[in-house]
Amino acid sequence: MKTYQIATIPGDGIGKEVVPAGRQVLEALAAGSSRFNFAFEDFDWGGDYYRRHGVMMPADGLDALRDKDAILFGSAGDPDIPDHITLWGLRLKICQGFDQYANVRPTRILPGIDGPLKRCAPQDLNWVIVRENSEGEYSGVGGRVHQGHPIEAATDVSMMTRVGVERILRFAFKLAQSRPRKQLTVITKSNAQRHAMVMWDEVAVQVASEFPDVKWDKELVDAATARMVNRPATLDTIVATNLHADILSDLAAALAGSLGIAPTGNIDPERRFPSMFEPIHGSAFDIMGKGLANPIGTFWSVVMLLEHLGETDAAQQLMRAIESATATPSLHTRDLGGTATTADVTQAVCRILAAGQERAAA
Ligand code: NAD
Ligand code: K
Ligand code: MN
Repeated sequence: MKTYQIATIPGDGIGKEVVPAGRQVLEALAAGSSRFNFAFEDFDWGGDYYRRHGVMMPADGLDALRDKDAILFGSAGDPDIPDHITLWGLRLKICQGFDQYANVRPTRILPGIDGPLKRCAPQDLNWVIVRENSEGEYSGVGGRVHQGHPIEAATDVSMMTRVGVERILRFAFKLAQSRPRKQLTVITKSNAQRHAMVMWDEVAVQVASEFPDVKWDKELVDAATARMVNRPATLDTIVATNLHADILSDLAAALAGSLGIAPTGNIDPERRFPSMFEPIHGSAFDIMGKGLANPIGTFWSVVMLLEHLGETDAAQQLMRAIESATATPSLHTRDLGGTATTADVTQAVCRILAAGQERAAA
């Protein structure tokens, strides 16, 4: 029996509610498996840690995670601490420290969920957004001079390297190639951002030549938002820069019904370091501590974690359990127009998993 070492980092806000829920479904899967088990280690990093220690995570924090098979993450963001401190001090430290350069964000309309695109059949919205996750607009290059004075100037430099652009585009073409439609849309803004984005476009043409079987096109990011709403079925795999994909994927989640159901994996495709899985949402200050958080985004992230570990059967089992939960209106949380709590959905998904395992054993 294989024991996977999993780090859990709930972080802040509803991260503290959805990550324990994610751990419960992993435990339910392990209970029914003769193949694998999980050894969890929980890390209390985040806003409370910051109040005690002045940092979001310890200086040697990455070393504590280095040998894990995967990381399950909640959210970084505290009502009383500036967002740039919480984000850069925890989540970006891990993503960039472990060079998790590919951020993969699937979007589908799950059974039973009514997105705002009522005209759109569920099978017409089935996307994966690949977000460059190591540089670009979030490279941290920039600064402020004459701070607080009328002549103050500030920059956030979007730094793109040829190596960084090439590896994310190659990852996206490969992912597109593995999906039934073999189709990729490369998002750009090279009309206005005339240096780095022009290089991005050039590299796209070069990498595309390695994938003659992938149909690909280019779209400016602003036009892409309209296309997502008006012609969702024309999109399949999408690749965009760090900032553009961050924005497009919140839109994608909302079109599929709720920010609360959207998953992501921060992947090191070369597997030098552990990859990290998390719902795409943040701390949700408006609902934290009330049991209202939808845990489906975390459960779907757990599906991605299991796929990453090569536990395909368990991943499929959990995805089916998620779909049967979303198909049941009484299991919808408030963001989906229902009254179910985080605990209701978690218990239901664990029950569905257990029932499936009993059937398989019978
Ligand atoms: P948010 O994702 O926390 O919330 C946006 C809206 O979506 C809120 O109305 C919230 O109630 C709702 N929502 C989000 N997740 C939900 C869920 N699981 N179930 C039901 N409703 C849900 O975004 P925000 O309000 O812009 O940010 C709040 C804090 O989180 C900020 O500090 C921000 O920096 C941080 N944040 C962190 C991450 C991360 O760690 N990856 C991502 C986004 C935002
Ligand atoms: K998150
Ligand atoms: Mn985001």
